[in-house]
Order: sequence, then C-alpha cells, then structure tokens
Amino acid sequence: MFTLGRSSLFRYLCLFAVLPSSFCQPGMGMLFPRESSSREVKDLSGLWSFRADKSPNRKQGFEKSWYKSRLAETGPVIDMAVPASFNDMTQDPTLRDFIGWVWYEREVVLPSRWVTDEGTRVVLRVGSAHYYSVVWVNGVKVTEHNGGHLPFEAEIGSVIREDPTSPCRITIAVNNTLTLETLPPGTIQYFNDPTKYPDGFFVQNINFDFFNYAGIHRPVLLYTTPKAYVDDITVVTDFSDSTGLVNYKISVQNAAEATVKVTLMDKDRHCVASSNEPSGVLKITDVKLWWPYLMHEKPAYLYSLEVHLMAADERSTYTDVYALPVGIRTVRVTSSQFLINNKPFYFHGVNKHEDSDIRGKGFDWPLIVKDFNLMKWLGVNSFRTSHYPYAEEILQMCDRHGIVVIDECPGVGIKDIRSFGNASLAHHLDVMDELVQRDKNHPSVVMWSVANEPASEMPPAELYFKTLITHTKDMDPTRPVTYVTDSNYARDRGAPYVDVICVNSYFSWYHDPGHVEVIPIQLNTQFENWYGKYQKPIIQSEYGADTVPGLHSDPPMMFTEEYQNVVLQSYHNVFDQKRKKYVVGELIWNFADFMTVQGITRVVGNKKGVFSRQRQPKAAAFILKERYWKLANETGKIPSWLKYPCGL
Ligand code: GCB
Repeated sequence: MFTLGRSSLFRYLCLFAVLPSSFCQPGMGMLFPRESSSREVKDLSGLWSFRADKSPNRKQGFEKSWYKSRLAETGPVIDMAVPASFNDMTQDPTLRDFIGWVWYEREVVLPSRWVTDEGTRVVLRVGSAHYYSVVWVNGVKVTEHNGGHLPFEAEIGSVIREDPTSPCRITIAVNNTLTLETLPPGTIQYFNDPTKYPDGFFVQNINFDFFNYAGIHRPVLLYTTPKAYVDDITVVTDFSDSTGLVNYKISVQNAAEATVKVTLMDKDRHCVASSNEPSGVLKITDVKLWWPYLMHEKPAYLYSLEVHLMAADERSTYTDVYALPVGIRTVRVTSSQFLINNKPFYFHGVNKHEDSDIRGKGFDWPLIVKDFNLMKWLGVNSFRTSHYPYAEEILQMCDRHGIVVIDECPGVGIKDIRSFGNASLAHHLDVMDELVQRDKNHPSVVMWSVANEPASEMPPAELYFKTLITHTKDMDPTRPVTYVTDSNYARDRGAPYVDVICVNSYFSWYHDPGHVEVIPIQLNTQFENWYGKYQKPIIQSEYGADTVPGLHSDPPMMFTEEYQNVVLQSYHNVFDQKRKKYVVGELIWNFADFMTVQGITRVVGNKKGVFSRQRQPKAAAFILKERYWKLANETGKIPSWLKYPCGL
C-alpha cells in the first residue's frame, strides 16, 4: 500500500521517474466519479425546481434568460425529481407529451474549502439528460451536450469562486426534440388544417418502439479532484497460462511534473503487481480471471488498479488517488464461436430497457437491484443494452456479478435515407467515441453494437457502417463490433463489416401472425442463409411475442400467455439444433414490458416482456428459467454454492 505524508512528498517525487511530456494529453477522460482520499463526491439527486417552456416557439426561456435569476422568479415552477423522466410525474397530459425545452434548477451549498482552495477542481457531472442540454452555474454557461444517454462534465471552480458568498445555482435546460441527425433520429411534423387540428398542432415522428422519455435521467454529481489529477486510465487485459497481463495507460492533467505509482490489489487487498510508469504491463502470477456468471465456480473476480499521482506545479504539490476495478479476461471471435478466456461462450440472456412506472427512464437503485435479482433467478448470463447506453452503475453491477454485456449505442430507428448523411455519421462517430471512452474498462462489456435495425438495405448504409465499424475497431481493437439487423441476408449492406451477425426476427408475429407452425422452417432458413453467406457466428438478438398477463387460451392465440410459451419453445428447438454449429446466443425480446408511443399495435406499451412492467413473471419466465439453467449446466459451470439462485 501506498500512503505518504506531506513531509515525505519531496523525497517521493524524486524517487519516481518524471513523466514524459507526451504523457499529458488534452483532457479527454470520463472516469466515473469515485470518492478517494483525494476526491469528494456530492450527489445532487432529489428535488429540483422545474419549468417547461410552453411558449409557442419554446424559446421564451432563452429569450428571457431564465438562467440569469432563480427559476421561480421567471414564472411558476414545480417540484421535479432528479433523476427521473418528467413525463409521468404529473397529471398534466401536456407535460407527458411535451416536446421542447424544459428547465431544471437546484441551489447547492458547497463546502467552503471547495470554493476557497484554488488547488481543488470542482466538476459538475450530469450522468445523462435527454436529449440536448445547456448548463449554467450562477448564470454563467459552463457547457452544452448533444446526446441523451451519456455523461458530460464541466469544471466549475472558476465560476463558483467569482462570488464565494453566493450559493451555487445550477440551471440545466434540456430539449427532447429529435431530428434526422440525432440518435435516435426523429422529425417534427406540423398539421396546419384548421378544420382538423388546433392551432400549432405538431407531432414528433419516430421509428423506434419505446417512449421518448425525457429529462435528467441519471444522477447529477459534483466532485472534486486536485488541480493536477488522473484524467484517464485505459486498461486492456490478457493472460498466458496462469499469468495475467494488464496493459494500462494513465493520463494526467495540469501537472508540470508528475510521478505515478500504480498498484494492482487483489480482493484481499494484497498487492499483486505494481509499477512506477505511466503506462506498461502488469504481470500477475496465478491470475484469477474474470468469468461470466454461471461459467465458473467463482465468477466476476475483480482486482483494483490503484493509481497514486504525485504532481507539482510552480505553486504547489498535489496528490490524487483513483481506484479502478479491473477484471482480467479476453474476448475473441472465430467463424463459429464467441470465446471468453478462450472458452466458447453462449449468450443466454435478455434485451432490456431502462423503463419503469412513474420514473420512466430515470435511474433507480431499487429497480436495478430487483432486475439483477430477476436476471440471476432466470439464469441470464448476458444482456444487450437495447437500444442505448445504460447507466454506468448498471455496468458496474455487471462487472461485479459477471453479467456479460453487448453495449449498444442509441443508433436505433435509422430508417430515413437522410439520416445516412455526413452530419448524421459525424454525430454517430462522436457518440461511439463517448461510449467507448466511458465503457472501455468494463470487463462485462464484450461487444459494441453500433445500431439497431437501421435501413441497412439502403445504398448509403454500406459506407456508413463501414466507416462506423472501422472507426470503432480502431478505437478498441480488443472487442468485436456488430450492429443488429432485421434485414434480409441478401440485401443487408453492413454485414460484411461486423464480427458477429445479430439478427432480430418475429416469425408468427409480424409475419404469418398466429401461425407458430412456420417458426421451425423460417428460423432454420434464416440461420442457414446468414451463415451460408457470411460464415460468422450468429446471435438471435431478438425474438418474442406480445403477451397480456392473465390472458389465456388453448389452443394458443396471439397475446395470451400460452402463445408466448409456444413461440419461445418453437424458437428454442431450432436454437438447440444450431447452437452446436454457429449460433452463439439467444436474447429474448424483452426482459420486461415497457412503455411506447400510443398506437394501434400497442396496449399501453410493448407487452413482449417475460416480466410485466412491475416485474412480475408471466408463464414464459418459467420456461425461460428452466431453459437457461439447463443451458448453464451444459455450457458452463453452475457454482456449487448456487443451489437456489436468488439473492445477490
Ligand atoms: C424490434 C425492435 C424493438 C421492438 C421489437 C418489437 O425489432 O428492435 O425495438 O420493440 O422489435 O416488439 O416490435
């Protein structure tokens, strides 16, 4: 372990090599804010003031500079929970379906040291806000962000120091309008016929099947670091026989001179490797690998990479400490297998949504804990973050529990040819950069998904996906890249570039409704065609049937629990033939029922969950549970202590 008093600092600085100047790259890091001996975190979850800008052009807030004074002084405000979607919080239908700018405000009292100590950076971090955000502190704009599912930050030290006596007033304006260039895309359509529509009537058209919940969806945090600080850590792991290898790279900001000490600790807090270099390879003898849940007796082993920075500038010296959980594992793909730690891995999992009653897409610990318990009960070893990046805290849970993740960006509903243009591609590349930057160090993340069901048959899709996938692989050569297709194998233009074919199909539902007898033939044809053309491993990334809990019929009819059962079983029979060959996974659509826009095919939301929206099982949950535990027995190793899969 590595602790130093101030007195030994100078000696310490001399002991370690001074870092080369190339070591200090422009600040690009997005390390998750963690408390340490040098960092404090203040969570601003709770009640914020809220005001939707219902002016006809939705711009009154900007025209009247609502950020300049307290929001309550600009007009009526209501209490709003953060994090949460605002849509389902009130009885006001115009707020539920509101499109445009909404304004949030919170006043925070800061510890005086944060305000007075020039050697402390104070950072404001928004976990996510959907979709476009502008942020002010005490009336001064500190940042804006384009995109609804990833974090963004601003250093606010200089602003709060302007008037150390005033409280820190944070104003965040969020706009949920989607355009052809947002991810997901959408368009606004006005209806001007006064014989049919009220004045100013418009709708937002989307091509994706979930409600466009909006607001501040994830925690807003304030955190501190010393002025010179650990800005980023990149870890890539490998192993050879029983030796684990951790390739690491640390970047530091604001340090004229800096030294680092890097220590890898095991679970018992024993140091297993260390270094004084900003980048290098740590070697771990008798390594304990990170294994997925149900694949090993002791899954999800995490080491802790502890980075201790000692830095100085002309004014002062700084110490920064950051601890990153590290799981040592490899991922590789052959023409017919998905390998984790060189062993074939079969995805038996779910597709999820961040979605629940009242909260919408708001981050909620009780819901997360419940969902992980349900997933473990089901025997799930993996999920896809359909159709956007999930909260970092969820990925941390996956790291800790061994749940494997296909990490999907919000490229869903790209159906309009105008969304394949340069501006869209540029934004999509930026979002992939942000996603990889945020999630690169999670052992649970084994694959990037750059999109879901784009119109991949359109001619511009080829260059679009070639660019997107090549770029993602350049950023992270260690993970396979895919996008999820529902296109015909012969017309799909992106498949040549992916590492794994992910296919969605809904036989006997959207095609041949009511005819479950077509499933064996059509599913078999689907697999043979894709494999025949591409010789790449295939994941059935969606399949399922809408089911209203409590509806029954025998013989089975659509929307009943019996029908969902038969659809699942018919798919499973084919999976069992193909998984011995090249099918490497099956992900049910969906883990739980979720909210969608209103429409004639949705009865208060999509009902393809094996759990209801309130997380109660439908009959299909028991079929899936039996199957997943059987698969785990066949393809993995159920830990002997896990006789009754329940509590975390
Ligand atoms: C799909 C989509 C998913 C939908 C699902 C359905 O192919 O990827 O977002 O919710 O089908 O139920 O229609």
